[in-house]
Amino acid sequence: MQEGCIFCGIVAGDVPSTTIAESENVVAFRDINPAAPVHVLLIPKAHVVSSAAELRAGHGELLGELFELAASIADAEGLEGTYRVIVNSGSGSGQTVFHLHFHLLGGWGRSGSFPKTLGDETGGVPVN
Ligand code: DGP
Repeated sequence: MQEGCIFCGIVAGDVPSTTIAESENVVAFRDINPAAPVHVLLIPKAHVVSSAAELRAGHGELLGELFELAASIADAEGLEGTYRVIVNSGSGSGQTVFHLHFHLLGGWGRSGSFPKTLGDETGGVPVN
C-alpha cells in the first residue's frame, strides 16, 4: 500500500468503489468517469508499479491473471469478445492515477459505432 494512492485506498476499502470482480492478485471496479458504455478498471491489488513503463518480464504472470479477469468480465458484461484494453503510461499520455491500471472499454454494440481513433475514450489520438 502506498501512502496517498487512491487505488490503494480502494483495495483497502477506505475509498468507496463499485467492485465487480476480483482474482487472487487483481481487482476490477467501474471507472468513476465512464468513457464507454462499459468502462472497468483492472488493477493489481498491490502497488506493484506506478505505471506500465515500469513493467518487466517478471510481471508476466500478474498480467496474464489480469487479462484473464478482463476477459471474464467482458463475458459477464455481454461484450462477446469485443472490447479495448487501454493503458496510459505517464502524465503526457493522460495517466492521472499512478498505480498500474488497465481500462477495459466496450459495449458500443455491433453497430460500428465504436470510436475509430485509438484513445477517443480518454483523449483522442488518431490511429492513422
Ligand atoms: P488514467 O487517466 O489512465 O490514469 O485513469 C484513471 C482513471 O481512474 C480515470 O478514468 C478516472 C478513474 N478514477 C479516478 N479516481 C477514481 C476513484 O476514486 N474511483 C473510481 N472508481 N475511479 C477513479
